[in-house]
Amino acid sequence: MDSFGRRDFMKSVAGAAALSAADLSVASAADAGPVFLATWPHGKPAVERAADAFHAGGSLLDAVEKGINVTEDDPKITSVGYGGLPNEDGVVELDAAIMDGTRHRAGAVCSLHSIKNPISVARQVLEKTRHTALAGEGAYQFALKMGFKSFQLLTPESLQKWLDWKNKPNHETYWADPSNHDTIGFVAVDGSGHVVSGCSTSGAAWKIHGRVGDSPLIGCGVYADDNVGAASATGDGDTMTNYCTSVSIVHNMARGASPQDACAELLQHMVKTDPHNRSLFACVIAINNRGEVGAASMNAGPKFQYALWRNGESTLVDAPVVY
Ligand code: SD4
Repeated sequence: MDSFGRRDFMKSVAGAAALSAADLSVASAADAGPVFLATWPHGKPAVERAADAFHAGGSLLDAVEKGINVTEDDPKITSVGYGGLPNEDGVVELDAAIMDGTRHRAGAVCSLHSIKNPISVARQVLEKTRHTALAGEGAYQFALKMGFKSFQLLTPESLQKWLDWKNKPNHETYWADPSNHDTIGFVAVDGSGHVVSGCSTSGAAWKIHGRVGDSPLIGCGVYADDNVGAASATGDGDTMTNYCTSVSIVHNMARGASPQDACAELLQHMVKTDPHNRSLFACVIAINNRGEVGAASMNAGPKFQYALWRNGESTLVDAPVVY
């Protein structure tokens, strides 16, 4: 056997071993029914709400939407929905997307103002239109037509934070508060191989009016394909967008990587491509269609935790730190 052939043979032996190990854990995951995964500790009430919605007879899309609504409605979370920090003009502009892995179809809204639940508007784009994404004023007018009510998204606290930033001499612009990273990314499987991905954020604090981050871009903030699995991302969207993070992770899984390895490989690829990315803040989560999960983080403060709901219980899990 020449060296190329031997390498291939070794790879296929290793692949077969990995497959049988995966098959075993898959069998138990499939038996366990649905699995819900969301970024950050605030994802815990979100995955719990999603599980309730699913067990009450909702679809997996309903479950992910309802789960993300919990985070959007919470004014204490300063990077999602109501209470999210505004752009540099003091206006809260929200981004969200949801993707159905069966139909391979997504709905998204970008720079949506004055509407509390952008993920629900994104869902309406998915269900009621032939479009994938609506932006700005058009997204707002669409939301009103769909029955959503205009809502003041600034809270006294977020207004005060914006005033403090605005009044600070020589304040930084575009990305002044790297600690503001509470975006919710969400992935789920129904126990029978159907996956959904969702993401909702107010984006970078003090961003330029009209800036669109990675969260509402299909393949970046969300990606779902029932043939493989689903992924979602949070972090510095201005850079992460350039790596199409979620679709890259799903493609890594399609090539045989576990969700865990698929997430780590994506972050390693980002650093390999540009060593400056080593100081980037980025967190990713993934699930395959068999219910195996993974996550990875770079520079996520002390740690990146994600919420996992499985077998009737939700827990917070520390994600492996890649850099
Ligand atoms: C963005 N990725 O708009 C979002 C922000 C984020 O954690 O996820 N922060 O760039």
